[in-house]
Formats: sequence, C-alpha cells, structure tokens
Amino acid sequence: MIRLHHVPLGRSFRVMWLLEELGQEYEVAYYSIRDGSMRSPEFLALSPAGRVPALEWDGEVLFESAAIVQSLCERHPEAALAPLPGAASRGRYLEMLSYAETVGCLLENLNLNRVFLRDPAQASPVVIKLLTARLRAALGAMEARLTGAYLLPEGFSAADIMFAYSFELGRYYVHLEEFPGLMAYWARLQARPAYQRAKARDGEQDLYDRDFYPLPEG
Ligand SMILES: N[C@@H](CCC(=O)N[C@@H](CS)C(=O)NCC(=O)O)C(=O)O
Repeated sequence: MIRLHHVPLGRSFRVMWLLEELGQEYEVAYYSIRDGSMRSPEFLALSPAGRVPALEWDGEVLFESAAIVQSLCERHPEAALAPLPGAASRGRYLEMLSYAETVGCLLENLNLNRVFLRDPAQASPVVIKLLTARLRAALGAMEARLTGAYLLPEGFSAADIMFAYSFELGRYYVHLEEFPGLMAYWARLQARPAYQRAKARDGEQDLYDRDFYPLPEG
C-alpha cells in the first residue's frame, strides 16, 4: 500500500509525478495549508514538521521530497531515473536534488510574504524584491547551464522532477518568458504522459488568487 499525503501544487507533486513515472498504484490524502489540517496530531505523527509530502509505504512513513524521490528510485532501479553511485553524472544528480530545494526555499518565503500573511501590510517590500531577485538569479543560472534536453546528459531523471517545482511556482513571481531555454525544457517535461496523469490527480490549488504577483511599487 502506498499513500501520498499531498497539497495541490505542493512539493508532494514531485512524488505524485514520480509514482506515475514508475507506474505505481497509490492513494492520495489531500490537505490544504490553510485549514489547519496539517497541524492535527494525526498528521504530525506522519510528518513532524507538519509538511507535505509524507509517504506511507510498506509500513513505513517518509517525509522530505528528495529523500522520498531517491528512495523510490532506488527501489525501482529498472526505471533508471537516478544515476547509481559511481556513475559519471551522480554528482550532478545529487547537486540538482539539493538545488531544487534552494529554489524551493525562495519560493516558500515568497509564498509567506505574498500569499500567507493574513495582513498583507506586514509583508516587507524589500524582502519581496530581494527574494524575487534571488529567484531570478537562481533560474538564470540554470538557463545558462541547461545545454541538453534534460538536466542530466543521459536523459530524463528524477532531478528533472525535483527541479520542475521551480516553474510550477516560480511562474507566479517571475516572468519565465525571460528564460526561453527553461520554457522549452518545462514544455518538454509537461508533455510527458506521467506528468499529465499526475496533474489530473494534483487537485485544485488554493494558494494563489491571481496568475502573477508583480513586484510591489516603490
Ligand atoms: N524540504 C521539504 C519541504 C516541505 C514543505 O515545506 N512543504 C510545504 C508544501 S510545498 C508544506 O507542507 N508547507 C506547510 C507549512 O509550511 O505549514 C520537502 O522537500 O519535502
């Protein structure tokens, strides 16, 4: 039995997409960050920081998306979605798993300032501008480095699944059209049947109430 604890448009989408790539059957328990359900004792017993993803899997519960993604890839070596220890691209792969969360933390802090603060007047325009500039720089660096179709030279991998969260949320804060190479890469990822199957199960997001959040005035 596999049960994914999931927030629509959350980092748990990474796990959902990977489960689809691996052809696994799984149940989904849906949450909202807004309604307090992720602070219930039942959920905290699964995920101590009250975050998604959490994955119930073979009697165990795992949290942290990179750890879950790597564990699933190791359990399914036949899918060849993660370079094995000793492979030439292993270092680059691990680098990208971590880098995906460098970008993820920028996005999380932008969400806090722009979406979750109950009184938006408490948000700091200076911090918002700084975070947005750092996000643009982080994406710009990837635009410069992405020379092939995917992050790794051998083709599509779990690193792409981890990194794609940068686009799913980044598009609310940065005009991704500034990065034509990344746009083409994201389109390639979205065309994957497993991505589309996962999107069909992702659920309705309740984080954003508009398509784009421009920088504050001044
Ligand atoms: N590094 C963790 C971050 C998990 C995380 O922060 N998830 C967000 C959703 S994308 C969450 O559950 N937030 C709930 C909260 O902050 O209360 C991972 O990659 O799994």
